[in-house]
Amino acid sequence: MYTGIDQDHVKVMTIERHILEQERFHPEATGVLTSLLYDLALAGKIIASKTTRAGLAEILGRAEEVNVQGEQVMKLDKFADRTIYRLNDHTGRLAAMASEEHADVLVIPDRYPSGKYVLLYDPLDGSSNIDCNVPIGTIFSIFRRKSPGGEPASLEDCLQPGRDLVAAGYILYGTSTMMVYTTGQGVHGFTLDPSVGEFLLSHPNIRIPEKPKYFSVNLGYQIYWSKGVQCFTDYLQGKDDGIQGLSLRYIGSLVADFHRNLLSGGIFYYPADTRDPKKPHGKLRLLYECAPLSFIAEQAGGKGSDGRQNILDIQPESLHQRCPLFIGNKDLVEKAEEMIQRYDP
Ligand code: AHM
Ligand code: MG
Repeated sequence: MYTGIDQDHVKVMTIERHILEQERFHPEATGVLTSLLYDLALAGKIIASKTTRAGLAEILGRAEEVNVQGEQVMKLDKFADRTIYRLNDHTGRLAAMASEEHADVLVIPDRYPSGKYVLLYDPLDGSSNIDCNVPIGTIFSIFRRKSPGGEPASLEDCLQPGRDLVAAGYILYGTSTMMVYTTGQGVHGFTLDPSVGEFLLSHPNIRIPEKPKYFSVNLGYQIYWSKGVQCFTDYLQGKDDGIQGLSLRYIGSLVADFHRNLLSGGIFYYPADTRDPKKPHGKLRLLYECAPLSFIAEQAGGKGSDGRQNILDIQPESLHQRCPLFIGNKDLVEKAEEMIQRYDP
């Protein structure tokens, strides 16, 4: 017999509702962060709708050319960059933005009000994979501005350590589109239902499984690594009393590699190497990639390190600073630190 609606049973948790419910943990909250996260979810939906059509660029016209409809076809990473900027420049929520695609801080135009947060983003990480239909992702970080309001935001507002992150997340454009975020109250994942155009809670309170399953690294560069990193890699392959039974999985698209290990357990690393003397700190960027993902990893029970210290403790010195990254299961990350300490003094 029908006995009425069981509220918990029918609760459909959209991302908007979830962010609003999270806001209640912060009685001082004004709702600005909630709106900002929702703007990013909207950017994710717009970018997702383009990424699924990326292959059609070949048919409809190459990037940077005019397509058959007479429109300029924009490269996807530029499109993603502009989408995020334009959805956020006028809202009064941000004091500045910085993007992996731009050398300098992106200011908020004078005609718009300035806000209390700073947004840093990698609009389309792994974009070299687009041509091969491999998953790609957007990564974002939100800090509170440090300089007093009423003045233009400065570079220092962007150069904050990961410990000061207010929120971080990513949008993964894969077999489905997912948004995963944290505001320091656990990590929550949402899957886009394309039929209704809404992100729905699919992965509440994500915790990295204690038993790791995967290690993820570009083994092609092994000869360029330090002794500590080589020994750690031997350990992951079960050599010399190392850990046994791990599988190697490497997509070469950070958001996808990180996401898989977040759900299944494991470690991703991109160490420093000697290939390019101009890049002694590896490839990945502290502010756009390493810090936000380390905040998420820590909130899920894991850790991010540069091999010597917690990524979240590093004070950035420049916007595009690179740093080695070891991220995932805490025990494995700490094992890497131990071996680097022992062999690479
Ligand atoms: P990008 O920011 O230019 O897209 O480069 C970052 C990407 C990451 O997604 C991925 O982890 C890494 O580059 C792969 O690099 P490699 O091909 O050297 O293994
Ligand atoms: Mg990137």
